[in-house]
Amino acid sequence: AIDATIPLKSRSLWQKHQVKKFENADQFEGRFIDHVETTLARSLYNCDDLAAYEATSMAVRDNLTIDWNKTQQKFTTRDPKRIYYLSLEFLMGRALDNALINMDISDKNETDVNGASGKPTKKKEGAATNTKEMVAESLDELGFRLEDVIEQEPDAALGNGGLGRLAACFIDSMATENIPAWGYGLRYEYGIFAQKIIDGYQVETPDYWLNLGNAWEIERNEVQFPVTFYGYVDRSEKNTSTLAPSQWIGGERVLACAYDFPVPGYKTSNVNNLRLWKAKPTTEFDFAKFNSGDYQNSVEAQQRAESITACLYPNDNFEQGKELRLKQQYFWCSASLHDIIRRYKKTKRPWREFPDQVAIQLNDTHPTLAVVELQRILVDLEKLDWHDAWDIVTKTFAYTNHTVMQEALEKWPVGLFGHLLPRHLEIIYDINWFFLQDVAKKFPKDVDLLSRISIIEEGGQERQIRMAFLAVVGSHKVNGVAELHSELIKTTIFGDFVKFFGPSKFTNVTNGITPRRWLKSANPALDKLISETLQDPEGNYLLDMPALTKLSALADDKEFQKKWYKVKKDNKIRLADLIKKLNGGVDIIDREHIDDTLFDMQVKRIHEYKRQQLNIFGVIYRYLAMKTMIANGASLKEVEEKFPRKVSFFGGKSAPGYYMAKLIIKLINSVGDVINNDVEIGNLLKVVFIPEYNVSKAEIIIPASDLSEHISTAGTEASGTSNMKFAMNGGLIIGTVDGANVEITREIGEDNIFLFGNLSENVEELRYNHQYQETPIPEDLDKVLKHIEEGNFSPENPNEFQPIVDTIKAHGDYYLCSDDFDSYIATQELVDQVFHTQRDEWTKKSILSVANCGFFSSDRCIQEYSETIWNVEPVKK
Ligand code: F58
Repeated sequence: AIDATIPLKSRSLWQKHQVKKFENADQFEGRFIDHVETTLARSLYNCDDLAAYEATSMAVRDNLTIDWNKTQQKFTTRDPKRIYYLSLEFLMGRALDNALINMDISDKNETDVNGASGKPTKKKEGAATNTKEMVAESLDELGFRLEDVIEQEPDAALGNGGLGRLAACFIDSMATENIPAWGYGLRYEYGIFAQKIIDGYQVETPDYWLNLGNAWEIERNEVQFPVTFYGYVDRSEKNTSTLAPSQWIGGERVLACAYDFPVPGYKTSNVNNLRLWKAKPTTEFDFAKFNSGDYQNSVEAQQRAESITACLYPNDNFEQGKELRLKQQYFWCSASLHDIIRRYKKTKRPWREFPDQVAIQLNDTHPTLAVVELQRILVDLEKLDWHDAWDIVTKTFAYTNHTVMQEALEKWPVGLFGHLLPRHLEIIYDINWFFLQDVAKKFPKDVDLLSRISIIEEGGQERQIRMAFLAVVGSHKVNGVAELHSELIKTTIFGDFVKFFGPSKFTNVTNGITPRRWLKSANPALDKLISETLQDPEGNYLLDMPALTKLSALADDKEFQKKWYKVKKDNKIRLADLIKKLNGGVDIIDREHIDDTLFDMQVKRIHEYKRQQLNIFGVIYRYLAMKTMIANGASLKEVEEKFPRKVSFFGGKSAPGYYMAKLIIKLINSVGDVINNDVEIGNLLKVVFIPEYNVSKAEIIIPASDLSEHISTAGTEASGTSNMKFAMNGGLIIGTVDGANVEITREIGEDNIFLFGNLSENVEELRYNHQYQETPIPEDLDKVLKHIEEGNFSPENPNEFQPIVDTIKAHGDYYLCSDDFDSYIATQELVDQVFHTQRDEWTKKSILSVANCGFFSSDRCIQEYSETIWNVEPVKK
């Protein structure tokens, strides 16, 4: 990295030409045209929507960059404790709208400080009151529509689901809360695959999101670190202990090159940084190969470096254990740590103060290698004593767990690991050795404990490193992501650790979501109604979400309910428009009856534990019951009385190699084909699978929901965050007593949520019963399963869905669909009843959901992390 300062005598010239932000429409327009004509080398004769998007983004980015620089300079001068959020996934979505909302220059825009009166005067009649409106008006004058311009931006989809989106919300809240924080991740060339639905099947296509360039990133060619893999540890005679400084003679070397993304906070000039690493070949050159005339191969070997950051692994709640994945992890941890240490060293503080200045949060176990890498740097390179080093390490790191499911817990075979990172394996063995000694000292009589608690798992085909255990041992705090989950990890996967470390090491921070994106940006109509109602035209409530409780007073107010309902209806129409577009212009949704049609949604990754299969079984049950009524001579009107109008929306991706999840997608689509084409039932029931569910689609889908489904088997969904998004947009929830549903219920009140199903404390017993007795299938579910088995949804391949039926009937129904089916159906009936016969009650519940969901702002999460885990404070001015 460079360290060049300009001599004092030259500085006035720099100051004279100091770059300025655009602060009004005129200046924005100037910047826009500059970028079109110079950066893009285009003109008014060939400026399309895409060029307009690029020019707008670059103009906005210029402003952010100026604030980014100031923020970083401020941090350098003030030298506060910093927090580094390490996440292998950042599911950011689009940046432009968010940036326009967050960088508020409305004061300067609205007013024209006029020298004579000194009083602010309106620039022109009806002038914009915020940056977004201002830019919208400017674009209009320049010949574009902001909505179309925004649509040009591809999603930055560098994540799978909840975990990656959580990181994105946190990074927004850290900027908003003025926390000196950086995110560190990987700049994947390909984000999560794009999902096509062909013949009802999921087909994956690559997401080459950087195809048209990326206006938001700053390539920092001056920030590069070499990262080494493979090789061996040099153990000379005088250095026989693995605890003493050792020399790792690496084999392959690649360069980590930094790309920075500005992260603006809301109503603050604070702009934080998200630094993503790209792997590049080194400029080193293999003389041996070259001399032997093998030039081509030596170049090809170099090019392979780039494959490290080529692709995001597309699994959700499943760990695969591929070498390239481990390479990604080390590449990222090593580069990030060296960058953090370089910054720390500039302060010239001694090593022991490191944990006072640096907090590193591990988003799941994926960055756990950072623990080992810091220990290696301190012992091998900085020559600290092992124990002094370990003390620094454990005070620096904290770890967030996101799952208790065995198949999602990361483990690495020691063979593979030691081949790639021989010195790190030694260090892990030594960490484990000291740890087990302490355990043995404390519990000398518990003989099984050591093998249970060991970081190295023995007994299988090959020894494995348990990354979650390593993360617990290497951190000073471990948190779960919702109360129930944080309690569960203490009694299940980390039970022994609670015994050893005591309970205070384990804590809870319930997840949250950023209300800027998930309310203001996704649901402008609701935002407008709320700001009007709270008499908060500046949108300050978005920084203080508990202020929404004031809406409770209006929950029964008929006039307010009407306005509230209008917002929902318009959002439902907006979604219907999207579905029509996706469907090649054919309308599936009956717009005439949209008021009376319940929009029921389940959008999230497809996974057996999330139980999209339970949902579709419920749909089939409903359909069959409607058909029976008709067969018995009932009129459509009578059917509607019993089964009011409903559209069941599904959306979500399956991991490409997850057979059962893919089959569930196919089943949903096949059921949709049958139901949507059945003229007998008219438009009373529709099933829509929305392909390519992603952040920007979620922003349209979520505000349109009447009801959403969060129906995981109790004890499996650590938190869930879409439940919060739906509640914040006035959608009601049908859900199990799982994850954050529990706290949502507490906040919004149990009258305002539809809970059903078995509780987590009963799951183990129920599963046990299924294993040793034949699974009893409730009568109504049995009808559904038989209908599937008869091939009614797959006439050309009658057995197609047998594996789904078999998981329940033959393989022990691990996710307990049979146990929860009847209560699910009964609860759906209650939903129908309230929606169709007590609409005012429904709207009241919807208002109360929004009024009481303030707790789920990710700003609150960041405050909790800051106070209880990181010990960092906001740096305001
Ligand atoms: C999710 N985990 C949890 N993991 O399932 C969800 O309940 C929670 O709300 C969310 O984290 C945020 O805390 C999750 O999304 C992954 O996608 C991993 C990706 C890498 C492989 C292992 C799963």
